[in-house]
Amino acid sequence: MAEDTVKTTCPYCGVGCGLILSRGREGWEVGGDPDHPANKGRLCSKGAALMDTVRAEDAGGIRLLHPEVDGRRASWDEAVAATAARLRETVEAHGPDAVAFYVSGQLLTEDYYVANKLLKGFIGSPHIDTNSRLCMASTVAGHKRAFGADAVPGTYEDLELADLVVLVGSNLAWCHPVLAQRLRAARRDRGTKVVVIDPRETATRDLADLHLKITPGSDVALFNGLLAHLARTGAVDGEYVARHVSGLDTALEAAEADAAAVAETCGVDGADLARFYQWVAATPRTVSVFSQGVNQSSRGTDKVNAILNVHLATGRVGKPGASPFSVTGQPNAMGGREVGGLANQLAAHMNPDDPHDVDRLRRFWKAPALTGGQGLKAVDLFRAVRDGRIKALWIMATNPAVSLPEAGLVRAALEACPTVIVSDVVADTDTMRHAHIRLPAAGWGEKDGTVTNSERRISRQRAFRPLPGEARPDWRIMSDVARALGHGAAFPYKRPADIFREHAALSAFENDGARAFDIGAFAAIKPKAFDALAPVQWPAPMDAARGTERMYGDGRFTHSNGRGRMIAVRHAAPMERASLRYPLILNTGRYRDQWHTMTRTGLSPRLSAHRPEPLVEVHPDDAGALIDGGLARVTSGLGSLLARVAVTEAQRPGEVFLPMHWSDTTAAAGAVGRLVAGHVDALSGQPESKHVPVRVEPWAPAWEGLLLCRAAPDLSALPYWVRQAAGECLAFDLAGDVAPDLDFPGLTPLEFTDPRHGVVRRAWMDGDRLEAVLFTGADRPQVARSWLVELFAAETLSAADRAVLLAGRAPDGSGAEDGGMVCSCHAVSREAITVAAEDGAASAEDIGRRTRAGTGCGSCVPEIKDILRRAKPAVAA
Ligand SMILES: Nc1nc2c(c(=O)[nH]1)N[C@H]1C(S)=C(S)[C@@H](COP(=O)(O)OP(=O)(O)OC[C@H]3O[C@@H](n4cnc5c(=O)[nH]c(N)nc54)[C@H](O)[C@@H]3O)O[C@H]1N2
Ligand SMILES: Nc1nc2c(c(=O)[nH]1)N[C@H]1C(S)=C(S)[C@@H](COP(=O)(O)OP(=O)(O)OC[C@H]3O[C@@H](n4cnc5c(=O)[nH]c(N)nc54)[C@H](O)[C@@H]3O)O[C@H]1N2
Ligand code: SF4
Ligand SMILES: [Mo]
Repeated sequence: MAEDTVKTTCPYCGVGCGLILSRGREGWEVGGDPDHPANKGRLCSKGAALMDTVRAEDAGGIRLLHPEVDGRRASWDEAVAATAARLRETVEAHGPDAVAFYVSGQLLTEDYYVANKLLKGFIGSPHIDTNSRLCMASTVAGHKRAFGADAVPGTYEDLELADLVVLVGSNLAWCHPVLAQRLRAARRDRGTKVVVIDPRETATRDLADLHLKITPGSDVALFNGLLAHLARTGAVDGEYVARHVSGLDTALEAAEADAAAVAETCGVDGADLARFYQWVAATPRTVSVFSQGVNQSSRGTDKVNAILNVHLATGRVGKPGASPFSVTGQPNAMGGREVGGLANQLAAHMNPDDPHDVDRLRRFWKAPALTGGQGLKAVDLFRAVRDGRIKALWIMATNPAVSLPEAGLVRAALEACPTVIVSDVVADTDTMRHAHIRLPAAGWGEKDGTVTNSERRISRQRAFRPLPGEARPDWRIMSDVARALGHGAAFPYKRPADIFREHAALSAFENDGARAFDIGAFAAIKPKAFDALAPVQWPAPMDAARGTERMYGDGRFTHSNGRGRMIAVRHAAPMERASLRYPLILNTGRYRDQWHTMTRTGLSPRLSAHRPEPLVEVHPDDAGALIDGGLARVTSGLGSLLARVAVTEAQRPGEVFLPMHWSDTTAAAGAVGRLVAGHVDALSGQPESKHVPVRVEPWAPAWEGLLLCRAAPDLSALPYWVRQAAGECLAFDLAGDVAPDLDFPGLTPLEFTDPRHGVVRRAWMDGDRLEAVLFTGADRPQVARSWLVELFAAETLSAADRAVLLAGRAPDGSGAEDGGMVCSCHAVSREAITVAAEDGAASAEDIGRRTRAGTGCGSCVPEIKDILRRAKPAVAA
């Protein structure tokens, strides 16, 4: 690894941005790759902060560096032997069906391929599923119904060629930020119209000419209404439909039945609805982008087909600037679908229910154990683990104790399961805590292989760092276990190129065009060419000179009769409704600067600053006794958690929002999955993560506090704590009823108390080195947080700093809070907002009127509220 620059791909979202790593004075630096077609040099906050997280990992204590078996450090030989032995014993005692793998769209294609081959082909169990079940399963099922294959017809450039872009259930600005940047630029340069369909006002609404703040779960009705409108106004492309599409009549009949009450069903203004329908009718170049507001629903597959119906009826599929466009979440969500990662798929787009496909794959792999038939889908898989039907479970690159619905049940299942094997890059995750065998995996920057992004583009991830400790790439770990199980001949891989070549060959094997996924062009690729592989879009069959930008543009689909299918779908409400006990509907999703369960982004102070705590966002009508900035308990039929309240008109009345990111490792009982029921879409098995009846009650603790420390003490007695990365120390927001009794062994605290205000302040020193400092009071302490954080960077505390340490103010007396830019759109500093707040500004809107802060992209509004909260007590005092 002598090179000074390495091209690779971002390990976060499905945009799949190309990166250039270059060796600078302070180590590797990350930049956007101007030659990569996905981003053309652009990056978002998470991509730009990649080296922050890598450096935090290098600082120690984060990575899993050695294998462990039953709580003891083990050599790789021991760990591989123990894994193989337990899998073999399980198969011998209970049959292959007692073994399951639960894998992830964050594996590279080569890892994913080996996982499927090992479990389905050689252990002989069909029970492999992936976190894509929680993510893309409804789209997979919808694509197959409509096109006959799970293929995304469009390409990113279509966002720039379209005249109208409809974003359905997608918070593109936060979740696919580089696509949002591309769309924003197109809108500026050529006046692209944008419609956002989302029950919340998100940062994405800032892009919109029209926002339909629909009733959650009403998308089918909305698109059925649209289809009926198109038919009524002559906007259906009769010629295209006659030649290329079946099912128009029945689909239209169903649509018309929903259309009558559409404004009411969707809870939107009739005039807005009419505007949306007219725009779509009048705009041939329309792209519909859809994501988790569509997929994560008990009607997810029908929602997908309701959208695809409109595109099929108008012939707007796979044409420049005219296509439906499912954006994938994870870096390799698409790659996982290519290798058959889902329980209802086989490798290379083959079908486990088709005996010819099963036979074909069995011959190709020389895998007599391959049985075919569908395995259990994620929610059922973990129920089977709980019921004792599955007795050995290997989890890779996913954190199901946090991210699955009914996370309480998932944890009980992991606890009860005789053999839990977990491969991960970090040592402490909620899932890892249940593992019997812990396997250290190579992470981003250390491993080599390919990922496929939302536009079917296969890109290389390349290693630029040595493997830390004894970490190994996932494909290698599995291949070693396969060998130990006696299947060495089928797993002879020496490097990722060997696996990619086999994967490509399989995609072309006896493929007469019946399988859309074909990358036969790489069936004989040499390691050197694999190393140099430039980003390429599939299909890329054997004789193709290059990849394929768009699919189905000629109206020829993958169904055996070559036609696309419109599907008759009807609106149906989500599984559960609000009730007296649980009067509000909880919607869950993402923050701009955190990735899923925060195992990596949570290490970066920069990324942690945007939203340091999970917020439960509540409409003012529902606030009742809740206080903006106070704490609340959110309870569903399955569980409860504590979060800070943000009262906001961005929500619809009756609906609240929580992020999915926090876990037991980053907060006291933080996993929102504990609240989510396991209701799934009947066709796709995808859980309804966006629609959970809850109640939200104020929780008024006796005290709130801030703790900064080098090493975390035992906080398990506290009902509320949230951890943030903060430079050289950790920061915790705390709250409780009983006075905190925190112990740093061997150190005696300096103490300041003011019983009248319930104030207790303590600092723990080791000689002249600051180890920890705690501020508590009846109100949230107002202290100069970043000044305090900086004190931990020094080995010794100066006398001046020491004198004012417990006052929480810098020696120069600078104010309660730190400076710095809050609103980057209008360059408004924290100080300016604080002054306005102390001047009597009552709300974020008020601040906006006085300072313009928060009136641009709006992503700083939560910070403005935070400042308001901190400023208020000062005014009262
Ligand atoms: N910053 C960041 N980016 C990410 C990720 C991350 O963790 N953090 N994760 C990646 C992954 S794996 C994924 S899958 C994507 C997800 O990307 P998105 O799907 O864009 O993100 P979500 O926040 O899950 O949900 C999108 C929106 O759906 C809305 N919604 C809820 N119910 C409905 C409904 O019934 N109808 C409609 N129309 N909308 C509804 C929600 O209000 C929410 O704003 O993001 C990817 N990008
Ligand atoms: N309530 C609610 N729940 C949701 C969602 C929601 O919107 N709401 N969204 C769902 C969606 S769309 C998704 S995609 C899931 C995501 O949920 P998860 O997949 O559970 O979340 P991550 O935190 O990304 O977990 C990835 C794990 O893999 C590890 N890892 C990273 N790289 C590697 C590697 O190369 N090898 C190995 N072995 N490990 C690695 C990371 O450290 C981390 O522990 O959550 C789902 N859950
Ligand atoms: S948009 Fe997605 S792929 Fe691109 S830098 Fe951001 S997180 Fe990475
Ligand atoms: Mo996802």
